[in-house]
Amino acid sequence: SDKNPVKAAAAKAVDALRGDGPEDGVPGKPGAEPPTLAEPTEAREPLPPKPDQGAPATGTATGRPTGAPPTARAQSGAYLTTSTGTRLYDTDHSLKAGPRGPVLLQDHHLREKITHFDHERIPERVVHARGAGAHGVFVGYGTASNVSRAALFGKDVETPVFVRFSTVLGSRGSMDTARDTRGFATKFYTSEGVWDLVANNIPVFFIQDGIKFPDVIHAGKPHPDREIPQAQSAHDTFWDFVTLHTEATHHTLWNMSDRGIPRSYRMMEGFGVHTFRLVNAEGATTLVKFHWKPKLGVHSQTWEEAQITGGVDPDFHRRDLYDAIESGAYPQWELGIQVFPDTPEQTFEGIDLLDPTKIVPEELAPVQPIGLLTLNANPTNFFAETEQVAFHVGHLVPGIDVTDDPLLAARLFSYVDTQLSRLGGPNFNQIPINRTHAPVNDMLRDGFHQHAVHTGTAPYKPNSLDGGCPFFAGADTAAFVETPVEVPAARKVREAPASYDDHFSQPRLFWQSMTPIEREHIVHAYTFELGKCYEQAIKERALQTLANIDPVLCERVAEGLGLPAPAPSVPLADVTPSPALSQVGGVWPPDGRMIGIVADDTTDLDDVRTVRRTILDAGMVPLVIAPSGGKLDAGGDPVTVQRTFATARSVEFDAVLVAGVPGPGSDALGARDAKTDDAAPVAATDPRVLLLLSEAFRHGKALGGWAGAETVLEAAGIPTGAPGVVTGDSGATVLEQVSALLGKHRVWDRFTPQV
Ligand code: HDE
Repeated sequence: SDKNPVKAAAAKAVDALRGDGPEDGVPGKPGAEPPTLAEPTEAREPLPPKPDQGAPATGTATGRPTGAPPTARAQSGAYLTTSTGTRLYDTDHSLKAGPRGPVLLQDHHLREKITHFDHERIPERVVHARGAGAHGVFVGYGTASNVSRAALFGKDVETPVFVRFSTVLGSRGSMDTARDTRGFATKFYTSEGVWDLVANNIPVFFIQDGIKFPDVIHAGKPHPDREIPQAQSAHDTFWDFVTLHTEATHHTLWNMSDRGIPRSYRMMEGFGVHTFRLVNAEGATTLVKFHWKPKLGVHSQTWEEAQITGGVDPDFHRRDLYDAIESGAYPQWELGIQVFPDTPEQTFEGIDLLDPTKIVPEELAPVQPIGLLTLNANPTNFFAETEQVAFHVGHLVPGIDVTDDPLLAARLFSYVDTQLSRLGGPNFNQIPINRTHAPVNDMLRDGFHQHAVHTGTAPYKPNSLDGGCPFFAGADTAAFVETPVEVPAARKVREAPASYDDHFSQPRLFWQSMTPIEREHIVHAYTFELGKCYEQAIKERALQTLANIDPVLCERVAEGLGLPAPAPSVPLADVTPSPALSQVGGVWPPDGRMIGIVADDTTDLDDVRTVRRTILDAGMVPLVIAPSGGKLDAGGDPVTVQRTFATARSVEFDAVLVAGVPGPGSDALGARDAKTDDAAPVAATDPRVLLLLSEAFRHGKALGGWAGAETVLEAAGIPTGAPGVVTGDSGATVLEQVSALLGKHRVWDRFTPQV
């Protein structure tokens, strides 16, 4: 046992406690010497608390420095202690009556350790359980100050934020790339209190009234008998609900479009969904819809990519967000508003602003930028921050108010209620990540997990004992005053307005706004999802809803299902397409894009070095893929390998390059082993590389190769001269063209859509 250093240290500590010899006995025994315990190291100060605490310093996937100062990766402090600070000398052995004897109940450390472990889990969110978060800052442009008095919109006002992105249906451990809606919830720690903008990446919702939320979620979640399928909408209960309940058609169509499978959280829009009411300093009101616009554009995976990613990297979006922030490619979004006059009808161009299944096309009401969000720090601890953050649509600040959207009403109730069971009591706003940065002077007292030590004896109002403190603020001293809107005289009813009956005109508007390739993806998505349903009646009802969107959509899906296409059961609306809804078109910055570089022992490494450097300088991420790990070329200036043929899969890369092979007699070869002189690239025969390249080609990704790399591309079945396949003499020229292709996200010309 004295060969085991941990045991040896423990034995030494026990000896020290016992004194010099067996006769001296244990401390407390009459005549025993006081124990002498050697100080193994100096105790260190604990880490500083947030917000000063930097993100944990790690290398990026590329080995690029993060810029963050090194931070301790383990517990700080020299000694392990109990939760009450008593130092421990052993945590590997229970206290026993002799080495082979029974464990003693008096072992407090054992009981504390196991008890705490037993209670480590809290309930996951009933929806949006799977998520990833990041810290950042929001800077106002000052452009919204005429419509809202909220301090955070002021010019150059900086507000710290925490953002949590999520999927809706899956459990905490489910894959990131499921076809689903994404949450995009932002907590603004403003000087006037917390404002939560709890948004989604889809601007409409399945239901028009919150009372139906449990229904739509029960239908979407796994079946209650076998609890399958996980994180999927491709099953009978989901399609049963959305086809019986046709107000869900619009949201479902967005889910079946490329919006349902984002490439990255960094490349998603966000929408407040409901119409909100802004109030300015004079008390004038405006109706608005909030939009987040990503600086990198809105991009998606292809369906096959999403499925492969779900297997090879279920944490794809979480990892992407973390890595981008660590490598300094800070994601950014502009917050924008569509502005509508606050009229008694609450409609705009005939669109009911209180109906959360409707959008207002940007061509009718442009999105006006009001501030910039930058995410620049990863959480220090997932549980403490991302898991315990508690958003609430009712966390509002003066200048931002709600409307009578009946979906919003249920949310205003639900978000506190759910935290009571999720976070175990009413004091969740005292958890560090939820704490406001504004002074708190409430009269809420006691309850589970109360952290505040409230002073005073009069937590009630009115009081005279505290001289009446605290006092009320007024509208002029930043009180939140509900807007005194007129409520029309009415009967109590369980009814919706007639305008809520239009379930198909806006889905048709969306379909008509898509480019052919986007339409083809939608056809494939419906065909796949409905193909996974067993009930014939559900498929037939789904085809009816599709016929009411567009006959071509219906016919193509019907063909895939092997069923007849029904005729529309409603008149097809005459709509004007909204090009802003399409994701295809436009050129976007390639920041943070991942470029794989296939290389092996035959590769000219000088070119690889130049290409890597150019990629890094352009703010993208180069990953060298080689037959095995470690370094390529032991001599001189070796190139580090980030992925091996075994660990690289196409879904990780936005573009793949095949590095050149120097010809016989090349200078680059001179420095290396002559045996590589006439060797064919290993990559040309390795099936994993050929799969990597053929998948990347199939998914419309830019491909490049230079100086002999054509052999490898050809071996992968990639036709020379195909769109987006760039070959040339040097890495630099090839990379230039590949970067230009990346600005469009995919090589769209490679597809020939049939819709
Ligand atoms: Fe939510 N929603 N929701 N929701 N929602 C929750 O709150 C709810 C809706 C959204 O990252 C829950 O803390 C009802 C629309 C996001 O922590 C819960 C209704 C939109 C998140 C809840 C809706 C959202 C949630 C679960 C219909 C987009 C994740 C855990 C009336 C505008 C927040 C929690 C995070 C989370 C209720 C509809 C967005 C149960 C009753 C519409 C982004 O309170």
